[in-house]
Amino acid sequence: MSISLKRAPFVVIEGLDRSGKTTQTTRLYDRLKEAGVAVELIKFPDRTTAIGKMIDSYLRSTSELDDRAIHLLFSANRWELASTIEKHLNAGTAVICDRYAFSGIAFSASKITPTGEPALSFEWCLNPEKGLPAPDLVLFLDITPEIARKRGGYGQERYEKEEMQFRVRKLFQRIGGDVIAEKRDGKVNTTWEIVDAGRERDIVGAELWSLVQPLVNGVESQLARLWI
Ligand code: 2DT
Repeated sequence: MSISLKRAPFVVIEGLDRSGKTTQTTRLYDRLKEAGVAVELIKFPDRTTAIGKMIDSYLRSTSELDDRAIHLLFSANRWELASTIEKHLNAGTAVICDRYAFSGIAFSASKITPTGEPALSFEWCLNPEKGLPAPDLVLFLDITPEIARKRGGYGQERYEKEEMQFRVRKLFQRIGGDVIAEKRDGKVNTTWEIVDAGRERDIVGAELWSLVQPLVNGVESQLARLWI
């Protein structure tokens, strides 16, 4: 007889601005709680830590930082919570995470120089994320720039500009394509699901639930690390 040692699932929600990501993350969290699942909600950037406060002031444009410095701060903000995530999962508490390393890469690699060249290479942006706890499932909430515009456009923070969001979407598509291929080749243990978030809120919520539900009783595999 084999003994199955299960741990709790790690689910990340990624998405473009105006995709309803924060609303859907909260709903998913509430739904898991209602179903009696032990679950923690984490959000990146976590603006409450010392590093998070530097990120917050950069995003609100009250401070300036070199592109590489802010990239590493976003990454460090995840590393400072990495062991907490791992502890939760091994203790049987599911973790739902609003943004993660994929946002880190997509946003930084979207920055361009005045002549339109990438300011930072994709590989440079990916490097500091190597070794972070790998999610079991990434739910990528995708919307077109047209729908984002219909939903009232973007807010006031630094990256909330249409041309930046357009490049971010392309990079998320590249990252998602890579993760899907790596999973197929057995190199990563992360499932990447693209969810059309341009639809009605309840329909999107129902689809997210149907993707998460199979994991709620725990996963057999050991927690993997990203890209190592
Ligand atoms: P919110 O609007 O979700 O608070 O995000 N970002 C986020 C990065 O550039 N790098 C990262 O590693 C993360 C997690 C995305 C605030 C903005 O910060 C961007 C939008």
